[in-house]
Amino acid sequence: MDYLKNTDPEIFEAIRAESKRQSSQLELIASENFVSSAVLQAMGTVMTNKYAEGLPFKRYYGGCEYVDIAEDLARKRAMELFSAEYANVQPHSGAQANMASYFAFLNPGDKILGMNLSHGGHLTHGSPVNFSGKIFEAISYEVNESDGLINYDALREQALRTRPKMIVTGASAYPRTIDFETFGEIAREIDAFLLADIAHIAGLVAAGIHQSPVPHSDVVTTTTHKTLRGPRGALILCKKEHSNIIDKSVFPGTQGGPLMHIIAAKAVALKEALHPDFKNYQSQVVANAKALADGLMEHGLYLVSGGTDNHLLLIDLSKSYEDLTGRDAEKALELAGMTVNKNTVPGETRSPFVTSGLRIGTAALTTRGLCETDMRQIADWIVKVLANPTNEEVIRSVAKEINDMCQDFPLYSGDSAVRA
Ligand code: DSN
Repeated sequence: MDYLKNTDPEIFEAIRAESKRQSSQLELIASENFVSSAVLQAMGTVMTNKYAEGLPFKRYYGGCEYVDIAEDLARKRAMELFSAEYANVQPHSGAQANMASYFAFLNPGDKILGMNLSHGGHLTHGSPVNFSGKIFEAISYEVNESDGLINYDALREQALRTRPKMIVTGASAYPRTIDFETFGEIAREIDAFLLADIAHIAGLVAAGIHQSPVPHSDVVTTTTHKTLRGPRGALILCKKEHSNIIDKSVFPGTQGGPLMHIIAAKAVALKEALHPDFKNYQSQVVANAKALADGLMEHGLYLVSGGTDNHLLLIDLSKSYEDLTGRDAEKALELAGMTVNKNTVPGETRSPFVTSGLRIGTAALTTRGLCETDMRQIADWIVKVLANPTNEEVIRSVAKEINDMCQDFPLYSGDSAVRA
């Protein structure tokens, strides 16, 4: 980092401050994680200089022999990790992986059926403010308001009635196991394609502690940076018979040159995920989420669906603190040193900028080494702050305790995130 410090002190300072923020706060955003130093290192390399449109060993540019090695390793490792017949590791993001997948199977105007955003779905699953809702005729399924669960009978009835060309499964804020097999059966019943977006639970799927959608889906997309703990990016898995249309839909269909430094880092993260320790890590992520959920519920907080099976939980604040919005709760927790995000909840009455919920995840803090007892302590702090969101004294005292806890779990010892 010495070069950067000298040539661009402002950016250096912003990176240094971000590094400090990450290590001095409790990161509870369900979609975030901390990559290993090896992944960080691969990202900051000369592979960023290389144009490599095309696929390994079939490029539109010369000089690709070494980036070919990285991309071929990444796709082979992705196939092995998820027992998939084919992988394309070029998507720059989850949204682009979904876009490429839609365009591989659909034409503008075709009907898609995805989970409602307020009920846990994602913008790219058919939201009217997103390309998916503008280009396709998007309809959405919801969770039961009573228990927050996907109602597979209602879903089947809706699919039979509306006959979408593609069903989209997967979620951004669904705390329970998803039955991909049933989704596959419903899709086949109406001759629809099934896209499974496992951006959030990819690490759990890779570790075998969540049912895999791979055998039941035409195409599976995932980001690489959430529970999978890789660099910011995405990948697509599919059956061999679809490999051609997926590849073409990524490039030249929706993307240009792949980010070869990121693909190299994806390969590193996928190797880490193939290591037996990764399964222990994912089991701990889920154990931590359950401990945090139990701690919060014992204090009387209402969690959508009454708990969690995965890495995240969703607090419906309206049931415990009628006047406390997700926005204000997020701010108060951040002042105390806990980073979470406000989130809409099923039956939401407030806008997405305000919301009545909080989404909390345990992937990042589990990477940092925290376990169930720490989660119980964090649950106590969360409740203390939510009960006193404007009490500066309470927030200051919780912040002090959190600062002490953070010192016990150093992030990037030797500060390799900054490498100053
Ligand atoms: N924004 C991501 C999340 O937080 O879940 C999904 O794209």
